Amino acid sequence: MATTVRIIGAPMDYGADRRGVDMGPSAIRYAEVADRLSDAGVTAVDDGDLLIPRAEERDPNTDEPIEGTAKFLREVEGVCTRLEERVAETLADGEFPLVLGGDHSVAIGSMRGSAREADLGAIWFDAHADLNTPATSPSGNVHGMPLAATLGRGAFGDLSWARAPRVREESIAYVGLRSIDERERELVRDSEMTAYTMADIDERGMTAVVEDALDVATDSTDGVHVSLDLDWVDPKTAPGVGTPVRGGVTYREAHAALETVSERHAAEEIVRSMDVVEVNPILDEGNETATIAAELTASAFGNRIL
Ligand code: 4U7
Ligand code: MN
Ligand code: MN
Ligand code: MN
Repeated sequence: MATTVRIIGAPMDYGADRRGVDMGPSAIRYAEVADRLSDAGVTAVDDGDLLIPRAEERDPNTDEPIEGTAKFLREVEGVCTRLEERVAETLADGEFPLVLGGDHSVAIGSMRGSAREADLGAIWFDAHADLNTPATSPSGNVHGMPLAATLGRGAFGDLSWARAPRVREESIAYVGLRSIDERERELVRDSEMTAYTMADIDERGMTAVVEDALDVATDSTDGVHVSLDLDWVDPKTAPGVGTPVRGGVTYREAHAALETVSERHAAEEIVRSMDVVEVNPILDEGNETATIAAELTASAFGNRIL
């Protein structure tokens, strides 16, 4: 990628139960993400962080007049609205927005910003489906809902700041699913999204699966959003996440996946935006998870062994 990568920190943890993901952007910077990007041959410019009040200063407002529960929904709205603007401005300047989370609800802002001037596909590297609505969520945590939000499902249908009209279900592919809630399972099955689970990766190998996911996300779209939730990686390798699920992708599989993305991008310029989310330094060991996050980001931008 010849373009400049603009790093946008979104230290938000309103969407997750465990404190600590708000420190994700610092940890990923400490892991030298900008240097890893220069290793990959791209220029990285750090835009700093969005200013986000601490959750303790805010009211979760669980009595919002919506069907179901979505904790801190107003706060998430405020952050995602500002993030959407930053992402859209970055793209308008001809640069690439790289959003560092923060919990996964930041993806609502990144995707809306990225989809403002484009029909947007998405690849969702995650252990989880993140398709709960406030009504189906077992936790009320918005980080389990960003795809429902951008698709305008359930209560999100009435929230114009969340829906991304130019993101269609058919253009979204999951890679590496292994933890889906009971009611969420039906939502995924009945959706038009393509879901590659860990079992698909076992059977077919990561590269083949990601090639197919890229076909899904690029079919009849103008570009792709890559959303990388670090709990996608096996928690023995990447322990610093709030919702670890065993049986995740290995270190090498993770790199193979993002290298496959970057190879397609080198040929067809498909990737428009990316977020790297859910790194929780409090639960990490020696900043290992943030370091992996930085390395995987570099792989996505073309860093190679040789
Ligand atoms: B993440 C969960 F119930 N599904 O909705 C929920 F298991 O962004 C977890 O993928 C969501 O890390 C995980 O709360 C959200 C739970
Ligand atoms: Mn997620
Ligand atoms: Mn997850
Ligand atoms: Mn998580």
